[in-house]
Amino acid sequence: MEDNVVSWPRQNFSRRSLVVGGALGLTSAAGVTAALRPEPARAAAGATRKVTIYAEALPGGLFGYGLAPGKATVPGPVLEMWEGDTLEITLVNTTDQRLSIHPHGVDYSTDSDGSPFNASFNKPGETRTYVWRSREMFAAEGRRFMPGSAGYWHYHDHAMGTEHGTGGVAKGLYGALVVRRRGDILPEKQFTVVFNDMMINNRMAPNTPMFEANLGQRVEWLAIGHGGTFHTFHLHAHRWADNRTGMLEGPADPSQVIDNKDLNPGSSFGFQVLAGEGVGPGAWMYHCHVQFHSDGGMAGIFLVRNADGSMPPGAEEAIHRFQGHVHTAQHG
Ligand SMILES: [Cu+2]
Repeated sequence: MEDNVVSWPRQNFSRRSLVVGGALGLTSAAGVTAALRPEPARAAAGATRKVTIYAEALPGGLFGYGLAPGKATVPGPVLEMWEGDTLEITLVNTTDQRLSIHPHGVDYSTDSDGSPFNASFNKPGETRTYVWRSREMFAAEGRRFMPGSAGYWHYHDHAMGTEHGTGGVAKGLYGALVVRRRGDILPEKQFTVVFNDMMINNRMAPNTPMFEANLGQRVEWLAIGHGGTFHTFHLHAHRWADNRTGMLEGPADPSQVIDNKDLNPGSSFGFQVLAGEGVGPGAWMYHCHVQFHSDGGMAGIFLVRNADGSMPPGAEEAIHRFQGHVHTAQHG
């Protein structure tokens, strides 16, 4: 597939995923992501990590966030925190538009809210710092527990275009935010899927991202909803537990196991699967299960290659059919 507007995760995954503050040393064959993660700080106090993010105009009227000048993508980079840590974001607005960065799921003060109502946004060309805090679960009075911040969250612009600042989301200013609990299992690959109006990552089939993994690789899906339409996310041939991690915690874990989940504006979830586990390699679909949305272009391919990275039988043909290079006899 061409790459004429933005970069896809499969192509520059190593740049798009970052546990903030980690040393950017590339090591091991175990996967780039793991190499980018710092050891979790053992922290009563929690560590403060800093990252600079560049908001940029992209071809086609889109906008994106990136970790370096000229590297903005749709979606933006995956941002990760360890529960208890603080993330300090320096947002550089290289555009001529008002914009911001607004997180879900973490703690922040009004001046890091990112909304026009709190006057916390970057003016055109302005650089501004936003602080996101997270906390661990703790026991509270009355035999209750206060929730920690761990979860599959997301971030987005909240200032562009309109009084409520909805213009940036429509044009690609969004990304995944993962807050991990210490002890969580780390993935080898991450795929961000954003259902935004009738598009996936502001693309329509057959130009939707094709995500790739080798058989057995631990893959983390980060699903986010935006826009003005309700959707359902479905992944073929894989299933997950409908809980925080997507994994059953034990034989008595009551979580429902699912392969389809509502993905509505503002909501997000994530889960890990082992690519092709129990079903083998192949070109598996992911798509919105609202049928006319799927027909309208909200579909893509999860290509599970053989364990050695080679193409499994039939996958090339399936991809060609998806891309529309079909012989007419195909539907006969
Ligand atoms: Cu839909």
